[in-house]
Amino acid sequence: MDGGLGALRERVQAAQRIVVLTGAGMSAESGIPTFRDTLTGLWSRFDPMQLASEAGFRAHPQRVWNWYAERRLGVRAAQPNPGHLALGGFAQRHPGRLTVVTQNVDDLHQRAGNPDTIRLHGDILEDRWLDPCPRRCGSACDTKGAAPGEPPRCRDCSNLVRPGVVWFGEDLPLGALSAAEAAADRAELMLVVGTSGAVWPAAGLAARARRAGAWVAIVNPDETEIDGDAHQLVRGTAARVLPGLLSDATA
Ligand code: BV8
Repeated sequence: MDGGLGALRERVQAAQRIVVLTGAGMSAESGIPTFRDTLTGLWSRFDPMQLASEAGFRAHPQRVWNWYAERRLGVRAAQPNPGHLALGGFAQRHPGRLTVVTQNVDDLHQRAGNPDTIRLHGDILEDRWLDPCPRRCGSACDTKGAAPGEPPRCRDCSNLVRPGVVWFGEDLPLGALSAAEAAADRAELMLVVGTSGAVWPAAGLAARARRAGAWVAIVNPDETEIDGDAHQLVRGTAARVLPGLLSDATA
């Protein structure tokens, strides 16, 4: 596999339709723990099905709510790293040429200059109701009116507030998934940054882009479950590789 950054830089400069698929590793250098890195990975300390699933939340609402509350504090304290800023800077300098599709639930891409990031797994900073409201109070049933608690709940019907993320076993937002698939189908170049390729259907986007004719390059210090879908493996981190890859050609 060609790890050649120079050749990849030339592809970036030539491509008019670039898609960047990111995962938790994209935010690692911003201090947000990844899911599967054994040392710091959240999954190494918690059982994902206990925490990131509706059944887990219904069984242990306070435990799951507090896990998200802890993660929300980390996201709010985090800053975009040079990798996020390189993506945001490129998108600002070259409008319409680069689309970010993320599995991450933080807002670092948006804060770094990619406001139209496609979010496959939702937004950890958003609240929403766990069940449809029996009173069908629509938008008037805003979670902001919920009684404080761990988790907050509706004062009238005890409906629980949950984080606005996609849990395991839940469908991805249809609009986000179809937008991501459409971007993969028309991409000339896909960069896959900071994902183990373990979670589906996001993991299938690299193979989809390759089938559609894109050059696929994976940026990751370690091997991933989808390395076989790539033409090129760049062994490095997001914050170290992306700035050089995405800067404009030297005059
Ligand atoms: C669904 C929100 C329909 C919550 C998350 C097909 C085959 C097998 C299984 C399935 C399948 N289709 C569906 C499934 C089931 C399941 C799934 O994929 N299970 C896996 C675990 C086997 N998928 C689903 O349930 C999805 N729903 O398909 O609906 C359906 C319904 C019912 C039954 C079947 C289908 C919903 C998935 C969404 C789950 N929600 N997040 C929350 O965050 O709390 S997923 C969660 O994992 C995060 O979003 C995270 O992004 C994501 C993926 O992990 P990664 O981002 O890759 O992070 P990870 O730690 O794994 O890897 C980090 C990588 O970064 C590593 O490679 C590391 O080397 C690298 N790295 C580290 N530092 C750096 C770095 N890289 C660069 N720079 C660095 N500095």
